[in-house]
Amino acid sequence: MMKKHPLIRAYETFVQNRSCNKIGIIGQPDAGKSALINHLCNVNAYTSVQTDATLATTEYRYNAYGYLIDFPGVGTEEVTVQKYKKIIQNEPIRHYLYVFSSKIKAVDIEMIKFLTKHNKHITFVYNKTDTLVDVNGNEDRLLLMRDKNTELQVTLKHYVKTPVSYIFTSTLDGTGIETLTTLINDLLLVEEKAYRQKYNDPAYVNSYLNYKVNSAFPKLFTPSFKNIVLKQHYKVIERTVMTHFKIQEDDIMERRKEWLDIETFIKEFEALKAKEKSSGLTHLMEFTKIVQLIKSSFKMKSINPVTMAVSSIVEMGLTNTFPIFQAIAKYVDEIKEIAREVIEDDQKQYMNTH
Ligand SMILES: Nc1nc2c(ncn2[C@@H]2O[C@H](COP(=O)(O)OP(=O)(O)OP(=O)(O)O)[C@@H](O)[C@H]2O)c(=O)[nH]1
Ligand SMILES: [Mg+2]
Repeated sequence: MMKKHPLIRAYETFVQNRSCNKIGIIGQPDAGKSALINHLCNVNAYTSVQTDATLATTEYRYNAYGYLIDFPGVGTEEVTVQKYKKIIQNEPIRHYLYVFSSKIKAVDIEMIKFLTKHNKHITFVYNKTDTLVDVNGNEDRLLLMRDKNTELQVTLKHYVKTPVSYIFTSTLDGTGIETLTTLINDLLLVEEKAYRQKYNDPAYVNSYLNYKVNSAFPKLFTPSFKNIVLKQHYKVIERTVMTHFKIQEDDIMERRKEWLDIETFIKEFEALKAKEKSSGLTHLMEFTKIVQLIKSSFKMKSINPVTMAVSSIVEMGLTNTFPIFQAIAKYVDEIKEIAREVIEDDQKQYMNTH
């Protein structure tokens, strides 16, 4: 496979963070959550004979698109329900497997209520079915499973709207693993489709590029900015912008006949300004114009950092700096458009191969 362009990888991450490619595996302590992940992912998710082997969440790659997230057991002393809820609120996960291996407890109901309230989709799993026996030691699994489903439905009827039933599993004898695999595949496939749709949506490209433009500001207007301008080290600015947008020289050469060059832009803007000499702007008016230009070019919400950046070089006696700022804004815009083309080329390539 060809190595992906760094900009493409960055954009993928941007869209991924706004999508859902994770399924959370939560439930009772010692229910076999980590063991299930082991079976589903073919990795060594940490399992232990001790309760509460997994205290923090751990991410395991499931397939090319998705991840399974191993959660600690619900209702232990180490992880209080409050702490647990915080973890869930901070994770952008939409689907959860809630794993049981014994009677439903009050904390389970509390967590399920919490998940439902936060619009999480829950799949109920009953693991360790190989150990299901009734009080008399009977092993009629079908009958026992029916009882378990009844318990689940009766207990949750006030909290979960649709009728629910368990997927019965055992990591020991492999029961239900295929059913669970199919279910996870289906959930992730739907999410992957949604992700692809977002990836190809021009609105997402726009919001990514706008975010890049905005976050370029602090990288450009550092304390050394005035020195760069005084010494006319415009190459430093060009490199900063290119690195920030993850644009390489080849990307520009492939898409533009001429090299993008801030100095050329400065000369163009200086010539324009010379023509308009008669406009008679005062120093303050020019200063305000520069601040407005930079604020809108970099999509800055607050004017303070812009005022600081601009005054730092105007204080040096460089009153004729308007063309320099115009050139920087134009350069950023040009590189941003190159970045847009790199992403659009990748989108077209995807459309052609799928
Ligand atoms: N009999 C039986 N034992 C199982 C099964 N799945 C897991 N176990 C055992 O149950 C114990 C706990 O398994 P884990 O996977 O660590 O359970 P967990 O839910 O991740 O536990 P915590 O993270 O501590 O909440 C281990 O000794 C496993 O070998 C199963 O299907 N049947
Ligand atoms: Mg575990």
